[in-house]
Amino acid sequence: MLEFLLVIAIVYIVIIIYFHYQYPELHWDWEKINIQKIKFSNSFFWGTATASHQVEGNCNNNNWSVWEKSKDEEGIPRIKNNQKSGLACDHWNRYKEDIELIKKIGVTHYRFSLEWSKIEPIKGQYNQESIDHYSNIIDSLIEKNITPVITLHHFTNPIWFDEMGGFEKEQNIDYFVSFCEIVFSKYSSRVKNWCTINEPEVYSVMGYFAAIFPPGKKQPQLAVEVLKNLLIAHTNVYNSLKNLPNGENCKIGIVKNIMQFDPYRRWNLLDWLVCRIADKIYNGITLSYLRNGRININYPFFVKINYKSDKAQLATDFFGLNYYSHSHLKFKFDLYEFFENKFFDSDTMTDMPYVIYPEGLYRAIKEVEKINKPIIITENGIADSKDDRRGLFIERYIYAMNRAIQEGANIQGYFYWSLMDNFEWAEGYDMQFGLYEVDFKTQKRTLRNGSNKFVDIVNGSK
Ligand code: GCO
Repeated sequence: MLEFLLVIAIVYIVIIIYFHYQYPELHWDWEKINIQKIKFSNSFFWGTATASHQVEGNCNNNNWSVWEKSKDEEGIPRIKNNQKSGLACDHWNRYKEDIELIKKIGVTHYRFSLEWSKIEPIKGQYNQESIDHYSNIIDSLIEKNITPVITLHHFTNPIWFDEMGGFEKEQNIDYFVSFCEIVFSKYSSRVKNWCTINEPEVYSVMGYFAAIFPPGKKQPQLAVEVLKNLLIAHTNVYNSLKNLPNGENCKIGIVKNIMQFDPYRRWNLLDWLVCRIADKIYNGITLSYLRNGRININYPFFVKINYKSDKAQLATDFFGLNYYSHSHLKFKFDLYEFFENKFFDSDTMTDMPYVIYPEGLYRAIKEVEKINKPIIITENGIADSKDDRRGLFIERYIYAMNRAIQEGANIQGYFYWSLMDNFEWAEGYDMQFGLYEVDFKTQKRTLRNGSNKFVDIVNGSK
């Protein structure tokens, strides 16, 4: 019996040691780092990003507008304090003024999304006014020498699409592809950079596992099916746009959020186990799909999916990387939510439940490099209403990115999230990610003090 226990103990220790070295949690000594020592090549570009539902206002015909009015099973509103996106930043009407704000901080690129529900409010019927609207934004940007970068899908679906089952059904993907073909044919002579789907893993995990985003389901198996369908949608959009006029001259890529899952207790095998599972689903599925077209997951009583596409492999011109933070997971005895997010006293928090962890951006770049495609940082930023951590965040994350570049990473540009405060999904307006602070009563925009760090780096690096 004693020998048996001894063997178990040794096996346990060996596995822990293996994980410990295989998945190190990187930490730098910031006291010893000289942040001033960063340099970017002339071809490196700087930008800022937004998404339609978060900034435009009057997005009344999509899944989020329905979600914002609904309540959960206990009667609690879906959005914090029952907030609604409403007029948001009124960017729909104020885009000219906002383009001036982009210009003022010295960046050269603007990433924004098209609101599918405004362009195709009824299945198969396209709204000319909306098509013209985005066309005018593109012209105004180009006039100011700002390169437009379009996101085709940033979390929102038209209501009609959701009523048909949205991305739960593989056969619905064609509707999205048709929409993409229409807008691409309108804008691709002027817009050369296209993002297909924004954060497919966030859309599926938040909508179908955590139930914090629409449609608020708690069905892990469906979550991975939806993720698979979004990845297929990316590939189909990529292939179909490449075959349209201008397709070959455009860069078309997917945007993925990377979040590392590190164990709360590095000596606890159960913490390691939940981290490996979370990583495989959240990051692994997409990375493996892009690498070799395969999705293979089999966690008994949880999720099972085996899929192989022969069109997926490397069907992306760039990898759009969104990075915010990592998570420390602790195993929990619960059949559904078998882990919890934990924090250490030493963590420097943002206003979101994210710690400031610039080393994570460096780690994410190292991971994504394996896809062997140019990388664009399509989002990175901090919610910081007091504006007392923004400057530090900016200089450290940009330092981390630069360190990866010095070591050979092919990163072409960086977009700060976000140009201005906006509707932060389930958090409503409480989270303030903006370089510009927005007073939502007057719609006045004011550059935050902490944002000057970004402005300095952008202008100093040219
Ligand atoms: C996302 C989205 C953005 C968010 C941003 C801050 O990552 O969820 O792309 O729409 O607003 O990430 O959380």
